[in-house]
Amino acid sequence: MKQIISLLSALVISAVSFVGIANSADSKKPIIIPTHNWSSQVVSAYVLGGIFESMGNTVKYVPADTQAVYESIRLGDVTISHEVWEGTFGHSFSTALEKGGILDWGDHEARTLEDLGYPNWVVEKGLCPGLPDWTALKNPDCAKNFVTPDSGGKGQILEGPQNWHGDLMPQRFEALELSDLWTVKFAGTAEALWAELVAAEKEGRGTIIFNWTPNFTDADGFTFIEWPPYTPGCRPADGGDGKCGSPDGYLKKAVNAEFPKTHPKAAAMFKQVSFTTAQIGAMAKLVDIGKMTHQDAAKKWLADNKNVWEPWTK
Ligand code: TMO
Repeated sequence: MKQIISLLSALVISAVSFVGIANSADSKKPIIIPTHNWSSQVVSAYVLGGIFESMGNTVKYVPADTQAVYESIRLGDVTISHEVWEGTFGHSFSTALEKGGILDWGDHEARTLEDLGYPNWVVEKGLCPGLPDWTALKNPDCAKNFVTPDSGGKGQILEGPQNWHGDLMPQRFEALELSDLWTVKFAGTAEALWAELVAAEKEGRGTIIFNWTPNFTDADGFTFIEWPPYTPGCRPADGGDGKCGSPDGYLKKAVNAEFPKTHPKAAAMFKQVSFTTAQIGAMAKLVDIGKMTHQDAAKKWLADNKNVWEPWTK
């Protein structure tokens, strides 16, 4: 009996110390961080990589598709996502979450909006009276000021790259009966959106582009169009009629479900990460206005914001 008890207690002790080890040491396997095609996401990828490295972890960066990445995280090919924007990626994220293998790792403090809008000089020059109310777009005298050489006589809407949210905008223009006056063109890159703002002002024509907040344009006099309000399910991808704008959205973090077990310290740090609107805007600005590389911008951000991120590592 005594022997059985000591055998049992030995088992209990080794089980406890096994858990203790699992709780204290991170795997040496790299944490795989995806990079996408807008500035704040890439800068904050290197920011987080730098924080993980400061804790002794190794990291690897992989360019990833903005929709397929949630499936990659679920399958363990990518470890984390640190900018899950509700307006563009909420559908893909929720689909992966339902299948299992990916965990919702909490929201950043920043709230988000991803939608069409215009630089304020568009309205100041009288190019489309009635904006930001979307019904101003029904006026042919507005649309004609947004024609470009390749827009087929219609007003041009410059949408972001198609892998951000597919045909959402063409569907919305169709649903709201705006397609006779407007045509949606997809930009190849985020940089093409910023170049369009400069080109339109130079050419003296109106411009409407896809944009988002937090972004470097927050401080620049950019206004989002006010659409019929978003309601859950209003989009065609969710079974709705498409007659709605984008949500007042979350900005989430997500992790592969094994990550808290393989890298408990890194996962605990990442759980605490919460960027503000101003912080994300500043990261984008270092690249899009400051013309720094993403890596240099991240180094600068880490050096300037130790008081923000060091507490997350404790
Ligand atoms: C996903 N984005 C921030 C570009 O809208």
